[in-house]
Amino acid sequence: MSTSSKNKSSKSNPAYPSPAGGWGALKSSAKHLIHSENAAKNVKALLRANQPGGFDCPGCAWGDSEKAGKIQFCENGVKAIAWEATSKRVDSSFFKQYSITELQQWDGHSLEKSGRLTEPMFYDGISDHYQPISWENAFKVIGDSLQQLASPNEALLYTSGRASNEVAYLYQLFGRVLGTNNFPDCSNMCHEASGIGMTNSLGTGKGTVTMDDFSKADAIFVFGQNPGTNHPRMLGTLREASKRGAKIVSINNLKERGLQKFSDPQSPKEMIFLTGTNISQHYFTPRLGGDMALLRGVAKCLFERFEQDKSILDTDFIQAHCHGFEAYQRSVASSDWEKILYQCSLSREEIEQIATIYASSDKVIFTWAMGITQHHHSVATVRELVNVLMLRGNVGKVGAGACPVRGHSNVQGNRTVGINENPPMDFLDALEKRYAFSVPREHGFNTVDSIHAMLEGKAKVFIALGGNFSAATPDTERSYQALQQCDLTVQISTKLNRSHVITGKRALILPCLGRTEIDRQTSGEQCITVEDSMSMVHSSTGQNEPASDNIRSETAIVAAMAMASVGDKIIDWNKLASDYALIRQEISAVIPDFEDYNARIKAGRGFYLQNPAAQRQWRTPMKKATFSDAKLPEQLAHECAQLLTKKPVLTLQTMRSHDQYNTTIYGMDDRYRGVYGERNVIFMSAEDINKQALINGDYVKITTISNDGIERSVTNFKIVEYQIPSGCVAAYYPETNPLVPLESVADDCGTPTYKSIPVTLDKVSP
Ligand SMILES: Nc1nc2c(c(=O)[nH]1)N[C@H]1C(S)=C(S)[C@@H](COP(=O)(O)OP(=O)(O)OC[C@H]3O[C@@H](n4cnc5c(=O)[nH]c(N)nc54)[C@H](O)[C@@H]3O)O[C@H]1N2
Ligand SMILES: Nc1nc2c(c(=O)[nH]1)N[C@H]1C(S)=C(S)[C@@H](COP(=O)(O)OP(=O)(O)OC[C@H]3O[C@@H](n4cnc5c(=O)[nH]c(N)nc54)[C@H](O)[C@@H]3O)O[C@H]1N2
Ligand SMILES: [Mo]
Repeated sequence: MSTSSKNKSSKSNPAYPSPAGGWGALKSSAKHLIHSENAAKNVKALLRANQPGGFDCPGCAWGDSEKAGKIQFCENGVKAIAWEATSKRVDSSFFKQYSITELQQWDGHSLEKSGRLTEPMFYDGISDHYQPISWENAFKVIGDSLQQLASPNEALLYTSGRASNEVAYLYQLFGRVLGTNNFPDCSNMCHEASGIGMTNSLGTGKGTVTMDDFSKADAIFVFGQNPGTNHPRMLGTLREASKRGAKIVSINNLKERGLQKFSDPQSPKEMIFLTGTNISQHYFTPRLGGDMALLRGVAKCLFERFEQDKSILDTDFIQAHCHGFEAYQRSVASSDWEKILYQCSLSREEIEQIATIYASSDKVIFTWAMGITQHHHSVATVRELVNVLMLRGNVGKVGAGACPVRGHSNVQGNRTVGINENPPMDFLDALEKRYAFSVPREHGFNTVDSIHAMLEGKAKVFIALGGNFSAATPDTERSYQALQQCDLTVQISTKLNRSHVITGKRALILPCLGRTEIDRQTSGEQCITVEDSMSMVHSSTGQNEPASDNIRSETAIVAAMAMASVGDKIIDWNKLASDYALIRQEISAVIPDFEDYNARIKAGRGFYLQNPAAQRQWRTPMKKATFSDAKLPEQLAHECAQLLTKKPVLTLQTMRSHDQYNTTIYGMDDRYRGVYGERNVIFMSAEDINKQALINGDYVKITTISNDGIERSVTNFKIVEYQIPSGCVAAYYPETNPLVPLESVADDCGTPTYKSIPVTLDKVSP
């Protein structure tokens, strides 16, 4: 079942009749501010969000608008800020009151809602309670544990993408002086496929567009992304594009409200008259994992039309800049329509329509997120997106290009400064040139490899710079087991989460400052820097007083861990942590494009890191933009799984509700999808509900189909009838992470296939 809609039909959405944004967003923002019990402080903080001299919103990685003075926060940024700036505290009396066993019974929302962590805590493996520990002793535990390892490769240094450039640089330096490249990070579960696919095609792993390109594009295609929830400030950009007549095309198996209609809370007219702007003029709903087939179909149309009209392809660009065109053309020719239409479950007419919109627009941007990257064939799909862009010269052209919209606010910057388990050789060479130690060259473990390594006893100390590893990773039970087998787990965090109560044999909680807080070091107040999805690097200065006198900055914590583990013979950690400008000097010396780093971040909105592909310089082996000639997948996930069971197999995607930030659950509502007060729901089409003799509101057990003999299921999920292609179902993450097999990862990049899990359903009584 596929649908395409023009303006009119997108006006009403049964789940949420109003436009996204608007008064609904204001009401929700106010509610979250008030519940933080720190409303006045938070309103003051908000006005500094994403402003020069203020702090970078800890929410998403969307770029800032050029328009000075414009308010730069959204409803979900409000939630992120209010959540961090809560007045509630988790101190030693909290841990005295609740044992670890008790806390394990709490849900994720209740754990985090307890408040900010305020003092270092230690679980010694004997008592069932965390107990206070001095910072010095905590670092000694870490130093001793790391020194006792048989090999530095038994240590794992995880990073979540909120870490600043400064702390991330110091952290990777620490790991490499220690002797390992084991830097699993959230990116392994996120945009890894974009980085790998784009590097193979274009010689850069980053998006090729800037905010300016969005104001010049003739068409913007949004693939597998829900900006109304996850990048709300992007809706402002899309709204402006739509108003000036650019075509917005959404490709998503769900009719997401934000992609249909948006009322800008900053537009008095739209607020007063309760109107909004239509965002997507065209909306296509392919099957989960069907985007590669859809794009292949579009390419097929373009090649067919090229026979009559030579202007359909940008032959000048292809000739001058591209490699592998003929092989791609052959691969497209050998992809038959039957397979294309089956895999994307759109009609031939719909594909022709997409091709027409694409071919009639001069400057086109493709944006995408997790709907593209979390499938078996995600790298091939990213490369197919780039193939189709290249056919019409839409790379390195004003108003056109590829835009993987990043997740965490500094996940892109973390990679730039060296958080990478598989680092480029020239980066390692540069480190070796700068410092007096031999850098480890062996590849490290990514996130999924790390879980295997812990399970196999090959990794014994796990340190997390932020994030919530145990809840974000797949195969929950095995992830827990992996962490529990470690000798020591260390969490550097702002708030209590699952990963603090699923501990190694011993465990530490090291509480840190958040992005919104003032960071004072011996040289004075510090700023940090981050890089957004458009490669803009800018500074961020906290505004609020720290949550406690006994918490430290992430940078200070990493420096002290390094001191306790490897000493200061090679690097003077304390000196670097005393003044972050010194760390930026190191980054300038090691990483290209960061010349005059300290001076350049003083400019209003920071500086742009050059993107070679945007200049049509191709750092690929052939020194050309390279077409991929990958075949379509032989079978999609549900087809392989159907061979293993007689029950009808559905494909499950796991996604975010409107009231969550990854594993952080702010509340139980998903307003735009019409879900209130609950999260254990499964969205399902009327057709499938009928076929399985179920009714809307029934409860089901969801079971993964796999052939590894492990039973994976979650139960008591309520069916919510929804407009979703038949054969596809959707539910929230992280409640459904137990269903994702650890072995089920994307080809060539190891990202768990969070958006294509073959499942069956059984009715249960709740
Ligand atoms: N408020 C808030 N902001 C966030 C986050 C958050 O949790 N909350 N998380 C941050 C992070 S780390 C990330 S990575 C981003 C995530 O941003 P998104 O990628 O928008 O996150 P998801 O909720 O996983 O949504 C995936 C979208 O893709 C669609 N989709 C799923 N599978 C397919 C498919 O096969 N094909 C197509 N065409 N569409 C598909 C889904 O219907 C959904 O609309 O957001 C970041 N920003
Ligand atoms: N099923 C399923 N699983 C998924 C996904 C999916 O779509 N489906 N998406 C994947 C994606 S895209 C990602 S990026 C990962 C996310 O994985 P992670 O990045 O590991 O998880 P988060 O939930 O973002 O981490 C939240 C925790 O970070 C800590 N924190 C918050 N702010 C700070 C800070 O300023 N400093 C420090 N040190 N700690 C802080 C808090 O303690 C909070 O509890 O999850 C992945 N997992
Ligand atoms: Mo992400």
